[in-house]
Parts: sequence; structure tokens; C-alpha cells
Amino acid sequence: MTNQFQLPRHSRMCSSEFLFGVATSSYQIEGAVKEGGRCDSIWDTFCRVPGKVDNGDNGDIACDHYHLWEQDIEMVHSLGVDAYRMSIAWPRILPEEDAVNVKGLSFYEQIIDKCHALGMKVYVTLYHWDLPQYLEDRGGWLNRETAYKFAHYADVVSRYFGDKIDVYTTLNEPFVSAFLGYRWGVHAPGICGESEGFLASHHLMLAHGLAMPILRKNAPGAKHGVVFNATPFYAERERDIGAAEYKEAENFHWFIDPVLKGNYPKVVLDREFEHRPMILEGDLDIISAPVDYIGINYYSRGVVRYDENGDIESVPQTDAEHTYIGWEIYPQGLTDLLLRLKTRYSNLPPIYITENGAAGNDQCVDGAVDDEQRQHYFQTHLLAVDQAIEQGVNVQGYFAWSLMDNFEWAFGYAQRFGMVHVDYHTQKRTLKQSAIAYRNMLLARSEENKNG
Ligand code: IFM
Repeated sequence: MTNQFQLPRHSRMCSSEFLFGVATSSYQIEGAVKEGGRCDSIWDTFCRVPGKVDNGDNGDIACDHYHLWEQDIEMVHSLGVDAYRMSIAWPRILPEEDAVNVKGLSFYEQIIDKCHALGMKVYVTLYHWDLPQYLEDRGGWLNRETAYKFAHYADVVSRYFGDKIDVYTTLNEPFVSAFLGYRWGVHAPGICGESEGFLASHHLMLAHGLAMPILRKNAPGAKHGVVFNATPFYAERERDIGAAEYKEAENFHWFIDPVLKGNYPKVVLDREFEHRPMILEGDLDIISAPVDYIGINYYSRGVVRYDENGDIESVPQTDAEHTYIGWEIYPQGLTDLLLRLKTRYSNLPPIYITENGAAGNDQCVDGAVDDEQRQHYFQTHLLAVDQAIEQGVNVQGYFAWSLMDNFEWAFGYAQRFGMVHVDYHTQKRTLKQSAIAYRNMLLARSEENKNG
């Protein structure tokens, strides 16, 4: 494996117009959960429940980014990226209902300023799953009021930062917040229930829609959108096509349709008839406010079939290569997904690949981390994005997940997604081979662009 990713010479991704970045999120890297006036989030509470997170891990210290942010941002810059994607922790900004915590705002302001001083753009997600616990105590995303609380939080942040944030994202992966958190109970707050999952999803989408005009008013020069995880599904046999279509509808049409089409997919509404959320008149108009872009997070695909009872089951791809977390490596899925989005949405806005990456069990040996599988993963997925662009999909940027190893939710620290290795005992950061390859690719690109 060379330590530089190769892109086709005339790829649009080689031009300086295409943006490359790395991504993180607040709870996964910050630590310092009791500092700076922060209140508990649902993840602090969830981590305390025995058996919920592997190894009993939690985000108390994580990568200690709260204290090491300056060297971390310098490290981001050393990779030669155009942009840094991060999230703001709601519990640092509004640790109590109506009390804005200036310390929280200042913490993020110094990071944003530093990024700008180093010439990088800043992509900020407002909600990457760390809901203040006091809101969960009142029902969390099952309570419609939470959507209005989110709009208030978005107002506070965007009034303060305005256009200083280059690109705002309302929500990261509402599918995961709603379904893993409120339907299947494997993420915070750990609630299990079909109706609960669908109700939470509607309130999340409403939160997004309510925030959009506020963000536009307070940050008219910034871009505004929302980020979805999306898994393309494939049928095992011809007679399973309906199963694959349904899985896609539930996985991402359910979340993207209300934004881009102003309705929920009928196939899901019909199948989940008893669990339909309460949708008030006007909600879909709010949710379908125009967005400047959508973010797509892609990791893997799914293969499904109908079992003998007509239920949908997944078909493990035992012969395929998987990452350490058990997800199949399937770069073609990213091209297919982007093309499917283009076909489904005639009004598809520009797309950023806001996350893409591979988990490993990487070891630092003599100061080096050989993460060959991840290098190969990035190389093949970058080519998959290029393929989609070639076929007419308007992809404008790519963010690797993740800058550094971090708290991987219910998997704790055992799953390492970073391009940079973190030693959790010493907090030493070491660039893995994939980071070096990414940096070399970006260096070569900027040299070529300079030389015309
Ligand atoms: O670590 C997560 C991230 O927070 C959201 N998208 C998927 C990643 C890998 O599971």
C-alpha cells in the first residue's frame, strides 16, 4: 500500500473546489464532563447503567479534547484539510433551561477562531446525540416540546456565532437518535418501543425544521442543512426486492423524504400503521424548509431477504471483508447510494459525505500505526465518490470519520475509528498510516492546483 491515496487525475475531487475534511463530535472526544458549567447529557446517564456500554466505558475523559483542543486543531491543520467538522454540546451551552452558559460558547469560539486562523472552514453540528438530561427527564424526544427547546438552543448558538460558523448542521443522523435511542434501546436514553421510535423521529425532524429559519436569520451568510446516515440495501434474490426497498425506506427515506419531498414514505406509514407518530397540520411544511445541502454518512451496506414468515431478515455476507466492528466493506454501496439519491430526489441539493470510515483495533508499535485496512477502505471509498460524481451526482466534499480514536458510543473505546491513534493512558496522539496517506494526497493536490 502506498502512503498516498490516488484519485483519477482529472477527478473533480482533485480541484480546489472540492472540500476535504475530518470529523469529530463533542461527547466522543471532549471529556471534562463536569467542567465549564456543563450539565449531564443523556449519554452520561446511559453510561452509568451497567451493561449498556462495553467495558463500562464512558465519555468522562475521552480524548480530553476539552483541554487539548489547541494541539488537536493544529494536528487537524497539519493534515492539510480544508475543513473541520465538529459538534457543539447542548449541555455546555444551556446547562439549565434558560441560562446561557457563556463559558460554553467561549470554549467553542476559541476552536472556531483557531480553525479560521489556520485557514480551515468550520462545519458545526448542533445535535450529535448529547441531549441535556433535564430535557430527557421531561420526555426527551418523545416530548414535542423538545423540538421547540432545540429551536431555542439553535437560536442561542447562531445569534452568538452568526456567520462565523461556515456551515451549520441541525442534526447528525436522526435515524440513530430516534431508532437506536428510543426504539431499540441500544443508545441513550435506552428506550424500547416501536411507537416511541417513530414519535422521537418526527420530533427530531420537527426540531430540524423549526431551527432552519432561525439559523437563516441569524447566520444569513452561512450554509444550513442536516446530516443523514444512509445504508443502501440489496435483495438476496429477485423475490426479496421488496424487502430491500422497505429497508431503505425505513433507513433513510423516512428521514430525507419529509425534508426534500414534504411527506413521509407511504410504505413505512402503511407498515407501521399502529406506530405512526402524531403529525400535526403544518408540521411537514416546517420540516420541508429548503436546505442548502445534505450530509450523507456512509459506512456499509445491508443485504436482506424475506424469511418463511414474510419478515425481513438480514443476510450476513460471510465471504466478504469486514472491519473490526463487523461491518462489511462495500465501496460500491457508496456509489450506488449516491445514484439512488439522485434518482429519488429531483431537487437533491449538493451533498457532502460528512462521514465515512472504518473501525480497527489499531496498535501503536514503536511510534507507528499500520492501519492497512483503513487505508484501503479510504482509497476505495474515495474512488466510489469519484464514480458517483462522474455519473452526475453533485458531491462537494468528503469528511473522514474520524480525526482520532474516540468514544464509540455503546462500543466504548474498543472500536477505533481514528486516522490518529489515541493512547488513552497518556493522551498521546500518533498519526496512523491512513492519516499520512490522506495528508500526502492533500499535499499533492494543493501542489498540483498551485502549479495549475
Ligand atoms: O461514531 C459514529 C458517529 O458518532 C456517528 N456516525 C457513525 C460513527 C461510527 O459509528
